[in-house]
Amino acid sequence: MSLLLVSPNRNTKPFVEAIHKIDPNIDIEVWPTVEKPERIQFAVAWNHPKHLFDKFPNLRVISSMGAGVDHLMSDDSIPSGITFTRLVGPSLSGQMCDYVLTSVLNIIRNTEIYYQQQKRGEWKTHQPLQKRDITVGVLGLGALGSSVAGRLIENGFSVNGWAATKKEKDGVNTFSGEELDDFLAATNIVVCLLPLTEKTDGILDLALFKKLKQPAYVINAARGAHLVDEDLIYALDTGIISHASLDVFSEEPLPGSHPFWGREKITITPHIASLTDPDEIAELLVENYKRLLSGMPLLYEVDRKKGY
Ligand code: NDP
Ligand code: OXD
Repeated sequence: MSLLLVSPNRNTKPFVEAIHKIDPNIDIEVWPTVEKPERIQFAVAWNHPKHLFDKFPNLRVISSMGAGVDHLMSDDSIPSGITFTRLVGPSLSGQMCDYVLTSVLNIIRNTEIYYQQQKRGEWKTHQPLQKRDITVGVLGLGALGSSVAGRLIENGFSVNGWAATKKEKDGVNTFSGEELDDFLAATNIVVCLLPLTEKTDGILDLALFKKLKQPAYVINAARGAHLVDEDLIYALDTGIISHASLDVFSEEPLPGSHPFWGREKITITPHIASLTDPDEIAELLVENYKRLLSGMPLLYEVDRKKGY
């Protein structure tokens, strides 16, 4: 049995080295030069070409090379009997907490406004937003959203959280399913950490923005397709939303001609909120690979019916 790595736009060498540091005996094949496709039972993939997995008759498990699995879910050529898993290491959620906390602090401290003023050589003060006057609402209380909510609480913020099912989390005011409007009415800074599914596609639209408490802000660190781009532009231009911090985009890299570039009320980062660390994910991969070999339950299995 061997393990297949597929990542068209990433250098896979650090991943191969990290896996071999843990267990030099694992046979690894790196797409596209696969010598023995019939030996592949476990694949690790990120943005693979559709139909790629048709070529592996004994494939049993595909692990995402990250936390998101939308790139696997959107490939309907993958037989339903193949199990999907994902990789959520501790540094992934730690980095996401840092990203969201930084974005929230930048919003309340007017950091973006001061960057713009510096470019113009302008000295002008603005009152910061007080923590007591605003509430941060996290959409999605999973592996990442739940840690982010906890980190915000530790830093003195009032935090709301919304998930499909009711959650209990110390200090967090939680909402579920049908309670979305109540969550929004009590939220100023909405942070999207939902998985991308049929139900959440386009959730960050004008109707949602209008239901937020004023002043309202958006942070999207989940997937670009959660956001309706033109609705955000309208909401920024009309003052419904005061600022947006975006790490993910419907098309990545964000095309040079996209209207988001150059807008003072949008902070853009190139999908770096949380980057996978090869050493950390190699440990999880090797663990799951060995679990498959010995017939043990896999870690971080995805519910293919729910889509996450
Ligand atoms: P999880 O699958 O662990 O958590 C998903 C959460 O969303 C759960 O709480 C779930 O509720 C909730 N949810 C799902 N569907 C709905 C719905 N229809 N209505 C309400 N709640 C819903 O996801 P992760 O925390 O691992 O990842 C979150 C996002 O972050 C993903 O989009 C991922 O792709 C992205 N990501 C971005 C990175 C970056 O660098 N920008 C890095 C890593 C991940 P319940 O628990 O009740 O099922
Ligand atoms: C992930 C990501 O899903 O990097 O891990 O976005």
